[in-house]
Amino acid sequence: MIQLGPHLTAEGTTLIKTHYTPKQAINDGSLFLMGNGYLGMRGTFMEAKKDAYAGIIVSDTWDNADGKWEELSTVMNGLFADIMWNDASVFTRPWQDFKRTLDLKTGIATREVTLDLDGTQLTVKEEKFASMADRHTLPMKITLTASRAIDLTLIQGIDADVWSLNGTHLKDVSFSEIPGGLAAEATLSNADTHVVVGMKAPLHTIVKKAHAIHSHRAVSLTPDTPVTFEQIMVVTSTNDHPNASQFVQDTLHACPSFDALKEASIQAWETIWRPFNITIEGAKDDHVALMVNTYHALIATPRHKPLPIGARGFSAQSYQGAAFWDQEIYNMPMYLYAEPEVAKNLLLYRYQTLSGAKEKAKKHGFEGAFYAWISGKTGEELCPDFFFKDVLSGRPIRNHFNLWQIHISFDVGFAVLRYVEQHQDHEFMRDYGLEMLSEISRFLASRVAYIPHRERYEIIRVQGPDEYHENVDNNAFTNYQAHYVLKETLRALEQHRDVEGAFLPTAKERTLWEDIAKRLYLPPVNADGLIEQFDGYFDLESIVPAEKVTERLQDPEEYYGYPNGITVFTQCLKQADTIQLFSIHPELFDEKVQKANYAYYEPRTLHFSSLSPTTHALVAARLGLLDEAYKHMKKALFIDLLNTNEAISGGTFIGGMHTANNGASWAVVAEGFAGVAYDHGLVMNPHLPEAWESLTLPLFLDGALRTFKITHTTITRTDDTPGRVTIQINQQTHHLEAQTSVPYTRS
Ligand code: IFM
Repeated sequence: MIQLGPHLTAEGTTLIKTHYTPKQAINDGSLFLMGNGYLGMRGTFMEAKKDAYAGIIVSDTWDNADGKWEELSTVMNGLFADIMWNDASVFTRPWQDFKRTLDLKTGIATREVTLDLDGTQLTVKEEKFASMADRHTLPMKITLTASRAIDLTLIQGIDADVWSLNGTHLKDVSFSEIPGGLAAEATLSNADTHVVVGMKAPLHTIVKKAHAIHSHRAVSLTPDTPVTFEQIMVVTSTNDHPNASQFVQDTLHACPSFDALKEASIQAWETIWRPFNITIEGAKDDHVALMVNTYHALIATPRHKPLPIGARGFSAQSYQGAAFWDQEIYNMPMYLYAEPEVAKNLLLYRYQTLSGAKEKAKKHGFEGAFYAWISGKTGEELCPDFFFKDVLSGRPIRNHFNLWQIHISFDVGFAVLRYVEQHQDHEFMRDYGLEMLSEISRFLASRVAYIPHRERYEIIRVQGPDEYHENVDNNAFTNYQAHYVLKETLRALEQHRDVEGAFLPTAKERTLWEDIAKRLYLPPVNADGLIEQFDGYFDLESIVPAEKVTERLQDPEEYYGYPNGITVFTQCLKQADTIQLFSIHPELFDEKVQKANYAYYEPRTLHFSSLSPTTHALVAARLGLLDEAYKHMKKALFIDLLNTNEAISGGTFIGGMHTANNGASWAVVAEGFAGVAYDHGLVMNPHLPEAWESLTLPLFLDGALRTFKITHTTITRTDDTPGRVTIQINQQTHHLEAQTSVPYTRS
C-alpha cells in the first residue's frame, strides 16, 4: 500500500480513499473523475445531487446561462440512484467502512459503504465508469448485501438537479418513458443545442417529479445474499448527433450488459495507456502520482473531433471548459512524444478556430490572427473583461487577459512549428500550418510598435505569463517567442515556395516581416547575467522570498494582481515567466545565463499558478539542479492529490483538476528527468532524481513505439521493434538496437 495523503492510498494502479465528509465532495468529485475525452462524470456517488456537486460535463455544449460565463454544460444525470428504507434514503444514516476507489488503468470507480438500518447492516457497492470504447455510455452496477432480511425501495432514474457553476443551462427539461428505459431532453439556454440523456434499467413504478423521472422498485434482500442491479446512461447533444433522441434510443437498445461494456472499455483503455506508460522505480508514490496526473490528462483530451482541452478538463466548469495556452505549451508535449495524431488533432482545432482569431484581431484594430485567450468551439474570445473581483470593495476588476496576453498567438505558432519539425509532417504545414503561421505573423506585424528614436520594434502594453503584472512593455517571454515564430515562419515560407493561397504575405508584407525579424527588441542579458522580465521590472520592490508579500493581504481571497493587488508594485511573480522562456527555448541561452536567472527569479515566484511547478522542474532538471527539480516535480505531482492550490481567487471559483499540470507532469519526466528532446533526431541527457532507481519511458519514434529504461548510468532499449534508433547522448551519437544498452554519464 502506498500512502499518498490523509486517508488516501494506492494499491497497484488503484487510488483508494477511506474517509468522506460532504465538504470533500467538491475536490474528491474532481480527483475521482471518470471520463473519456468526450465527457467527464464527477466522482460523486449515485445519490448525489447539486448540493453534493454532482455533474456530468459534456464536450461541445458551450452555453452562456448567466450572461457572463460561457461554459460547458452539465447535463441530466442518468446514473442517479438511491435506496429508501422507511421513507428515507439509507445514505442519511452514518457511513461505516467507507471505501472509494478509482482504477487509473481502466477508469472504473467504486464506492462501498455499510449503513446500519436499526440493527441490519446494509452494504452498498456501486461500480461505474465512463466507457472509453463508446464515449456516450456510462454504465453502473449496484450491489446490495444485507445482514438480515429487509425490504427496501431502489430508485433508479434521471435527475436534472445537478451542479452548474454559472447559471442554469438546462431549460425546458422534459422526461419520458422510452422502450427499455427513461429519457430526458433539454434545450440549453442559448436555444441552439439540445441535449438528450437516456437510462436503461428494468422499469417498475414510474414517478415523475419537476426535476427528475424515477423508477421505484421494491427489493427484498435475504441475509448475506448480494443482489445486483444494472443501470446504463447514454448522452449526446445535437452538436454530435442532429437526431440526438434517436441516437440515444438506438444506443440504449443495442447496449450489452454491464460486464460486456466493462470488458470493451478496459480494452480501449489498454490501447490508450500503451504509449503513455511511464514506470518510475524506487519511488512508488511518485510513480502512482504520475499515473494520476496522466490519467487526468488523457480523460481531458478530446479525440473524437478537433476540440480544445479545457484548463480543468471535464472535472468542473471553471475556466469554461475552454483552451488556454496551456494546451499548446503544457498538454501538447506528451502527445508530441507519445501519440502525435492527438497533437495534430489539437492543432486542427486551432486551424478550425482561425476565423475566430481573425475576427478578434479585426475587432481590436489588428490584422491576422489574434487567438482567444479562452477559446471554445469557434475561437471567439470567451474571456470576460471582468474575471476577478476586488473582494474588499466588491467591485469587479478589469483584467486584460483577453487583450494583453497576446503570447497566446505565438504559442499556437510555436506548437505548429514544433509538431511539424518533430514529425516532419510537411503535408500539415502545407495544408494548415503555413496559413496559421502567416496569419499569426500578420498579427504580430500589426501589433508591434516601431520606436523611431531607438530604431527598433517593441511590443508594448502586454501581459506575460506572470499574470500579476499587466500593462507591461517588452515582456521577455512574449518578445522572444514572437521573434522565434516570425523567424521560423519566414523560413517555412521559403521552404514551401510552391504553396499558393490568399493568406501568403504580399511582397511588401514580407519585407516588413523580415525587418521586424531583424529589429524586434529582445531584452538582453545584462551585466549580472539577468534578463529583465519586462521594462522596469528591476526597479520594482524586491521581496525575497516572495511569500513574505502575503503578509500584506487584507483578505485571504484578495486578488494579488492588477491593478492594485499586493504584488503589483513588487517583483513578486505569480508564475514562471523568464524561466518559462528557458523551458521552451533552452537553445537561446547558455547554461550560465539560465542558472543565474533561475537563482534570481525562483525566490521571487509565488507559484500560485499550477503551471509554475512543472516549468521550474523542467528547467532545473535540464540545468542539473536536481534538488530544485525534484522539489518542484513533487509539488506538481501532488497539486490535485493534496489540493494544494486555491479553489477561489478574487471571488471566482477556479477549482477542479489542473489539466495542464497533469499533462506537463508526464512531459517533465520525459523532457526534464529523462532529458529527452528533439533536435533533428532524438536527444537524451538524463538527470534522474536520487530517489529514483530507474525510469522506463515509451516514445513514439519513426512510426513505432520504442521503450527506454534509464538508470543513473545506462540507457537500455527494452522494446523488440526491429531496427536501430539513433540517439544523441551528451552530444555523442549512439545507435541502439532493440534490447541493447549504452552507458552514459550525467552531463
Ligand atoms: O493559462 C493559465 C494562466 O497561465 C494562469 N491562470 C490560469 C490559466 C488556465 O490554466
